[in-house]
Amino acid sequence: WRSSHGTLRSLSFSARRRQSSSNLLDSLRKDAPIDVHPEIQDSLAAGQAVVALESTIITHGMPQPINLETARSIERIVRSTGAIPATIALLGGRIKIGLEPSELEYLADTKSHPSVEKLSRRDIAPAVVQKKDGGTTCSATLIFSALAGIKVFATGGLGGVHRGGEKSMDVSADLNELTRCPVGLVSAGVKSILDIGRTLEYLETLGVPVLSYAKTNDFPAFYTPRSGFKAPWHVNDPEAAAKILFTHWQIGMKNGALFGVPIPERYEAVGETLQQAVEAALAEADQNGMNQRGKEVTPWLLKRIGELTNGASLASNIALVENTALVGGQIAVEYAKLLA
Ligand code: PSU
Ligand code: MN
Repeated sequence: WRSSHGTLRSLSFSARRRQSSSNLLDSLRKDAPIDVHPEIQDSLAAGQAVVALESTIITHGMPQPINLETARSIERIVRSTGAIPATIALLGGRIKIGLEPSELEYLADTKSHPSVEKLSRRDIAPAVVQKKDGGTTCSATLIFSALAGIKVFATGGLGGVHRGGEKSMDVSADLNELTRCPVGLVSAGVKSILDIGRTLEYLETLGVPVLSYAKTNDFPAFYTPRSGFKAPWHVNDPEAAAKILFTHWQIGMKNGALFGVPIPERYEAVGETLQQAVEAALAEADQNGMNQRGKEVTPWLLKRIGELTNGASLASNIALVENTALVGGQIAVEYAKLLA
């Protein structure tokens, strides 16, 4: 992909960028190492619905070959709603907003490319200069969504305050990024490897609107539809969600919002059993020191929970990501109607 279409794509991108409607990309130097896929560029310029998708879930969140299958499936699901998917990643030091199928395959082949990085805001410039490949976390994906003018981003699990975070200060950069990026983040809530209560408290401090996408304010817990914690607000359909995003930015707010979409009810029972594996993995991480390993903590826990449950956690993970992709697409389509 690098040699074959790199130059061509950058050229057509610059040309398109000049005629596109106002977005933050226009304010960057023209030689910024960012390639917006032509399909995404055209959709954004035409005011059509686009949904950003992250790539750390592909590179560090799921094993092969499920990671590629899921990445393809959520792109298909977004398309089924009428929105265009934009998977975001770093390839050879270039920021890609929207990937070719071959690029998605390359990124997902983590066995052949074990040096693929996990990238949050702090990692981006060094990784670009060193021509790295990388999966973008929610934080980095929020940044590039905002740059390109993508207003809705769907993922599985958002990072948060880790258990013991009040001491270790292990708080995901995902949370602060929601204060900088005007993007609606659609996720299945915050995983129970985290401290859900403190995560919600911190989001309140940051001033991020948090809404359960459900009939009640119950905030979801990734593998289970209810965490026991309440979101301050709830909405139950894409029109209402889109209207909140629209109004948030209409009155000049500069930050993002978080929608917690519960995993389908039929996964609730298995979610309860997965919780035991979550607790076991956390106890192990406490014992072996993995819980003090910075950005390795979350991928290690996810992998360990997969092992402890013989893959049952993966089936739930796929289901909840597919669900957020569907809801994200529907919200993006309604949002585009409000702008028209
Ligand atoms: N939770 C998951 N799967 C994931 C992640 C979180 O269930 O793949 C990824 C997301 O990309 C998220 C990142 O943005 O982990 C958060 O990492 P950390 O906890 O190191 O901030
Ligand atoms: Mn961390």
